[in-house]
Amino acid sequence: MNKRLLVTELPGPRSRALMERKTSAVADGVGTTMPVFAARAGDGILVDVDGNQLIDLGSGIAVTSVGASAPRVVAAVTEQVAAFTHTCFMVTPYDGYVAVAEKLNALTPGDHEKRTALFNSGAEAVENAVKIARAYTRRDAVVVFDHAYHGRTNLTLAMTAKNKPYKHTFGPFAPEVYRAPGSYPYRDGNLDGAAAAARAIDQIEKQIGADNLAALVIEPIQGEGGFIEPAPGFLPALAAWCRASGVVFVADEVQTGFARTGDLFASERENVVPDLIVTAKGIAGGLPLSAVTGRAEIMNAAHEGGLGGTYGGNPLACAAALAAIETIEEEGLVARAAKIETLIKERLSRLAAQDVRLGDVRGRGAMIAVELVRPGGNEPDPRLARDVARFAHQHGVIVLTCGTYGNVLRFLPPLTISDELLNDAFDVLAEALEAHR
Ligand code: PLZ
Repeated sequence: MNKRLLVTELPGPRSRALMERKTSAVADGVGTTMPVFAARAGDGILVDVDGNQLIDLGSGIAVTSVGASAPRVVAAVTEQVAAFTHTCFMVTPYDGYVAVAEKLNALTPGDHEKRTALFNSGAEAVENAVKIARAYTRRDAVVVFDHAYHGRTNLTLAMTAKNKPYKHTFGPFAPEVYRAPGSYPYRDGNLDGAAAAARAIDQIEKQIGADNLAALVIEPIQGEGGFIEPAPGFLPALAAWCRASGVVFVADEVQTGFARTGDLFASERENVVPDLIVTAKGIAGGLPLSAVTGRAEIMNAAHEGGLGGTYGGNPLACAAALAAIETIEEEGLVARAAKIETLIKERLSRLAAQDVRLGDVRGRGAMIAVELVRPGGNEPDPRLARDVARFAHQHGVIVLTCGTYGNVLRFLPPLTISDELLNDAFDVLAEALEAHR
């Protein structure tokens, strides 16, 4: 199971039959990128129910960074499931939760005293970061940025920027959430980081007032919004302003965390030390787990019993997280992410050199994207992104799109994928671009 292999057309007959059942049983609001049902997955290959082997450049949206069946994760979860599945940490605690908290306190940026609380999803952790920041500052307002994505619950929908498909028809949204302009070098005339930060801060001071602001929440590299990497200096300037203004600086590292970007956390690249850091996705090898980690005095501002949930820090998810973190450390996956960056950027730059539709190649580590545009400018071309993705899907490569304009192809392979699989996948992408000239 280590190469791309198509034994039926895609989707094959079993996937087609399952898709009919899905349509009859599952709410239409729950979409799928590909009409292909999974049977097994690991190390960059997904085997579908018809026996086709697809190359995985999505990792289930940046989750299975250690692989979708990493041996340490499988063993740890198997052992834990036989011991006990759940007690509820708020009722009778267990050591796995504490061990994950200790790991997060040690691994996240900054050597100050920290505390951690565990939750289930990225959105739930973002919500709790806001709760904690409000309890600490006794202020209400939250600022987020253009192109931000923070989740699909009501508060996080208020924080997410894009209307369709996320927000449309689902309002009204939680109040006291304000949006500031970010840094998008490809589309803001290469405004430098300091200037982009000054623009945002000016707007925040004029429209909200620092005294009213509990938290500034930002993705160090924006994910769903288009893998937008801010200009150097942007994040440090915002963090410094927050510190001077008593505003809690929250890094949403749900997508960028845990080795994905070639650093353990993306904030590290510019030595940004967030007051609170939100993690999920890559933390637990595919099991649902999320966390808020940060300065002890901020984390402890929420009263006892104020934070929690039935499943937060579930024992299986904690066992998986400890095993996933060990895998990242033992297998050198931070360094591997950096190697993946070199390979993918080399392939994409070569394509971009002879194809003006590849407007911008960007990202870090195993979080790389190409923004597709119409020739002769930078007008977004979402149709090309859709066509290329569909061609890849039909040829056995799982690839995702993203971006406010839907025109970004993004690559998020598991960090355990081989160079051979990556090269094969990018051969298919080159063919896809050629086929849609
Ligand atoms: N913050 C930065 O990327 C989740 C969502 C896909 P949950 N991104 C994938 C979709 O269409 O729903 C995400 C993120 C950042 C928060 C979240 C939310 O994490 O675990 O999906 O709630």
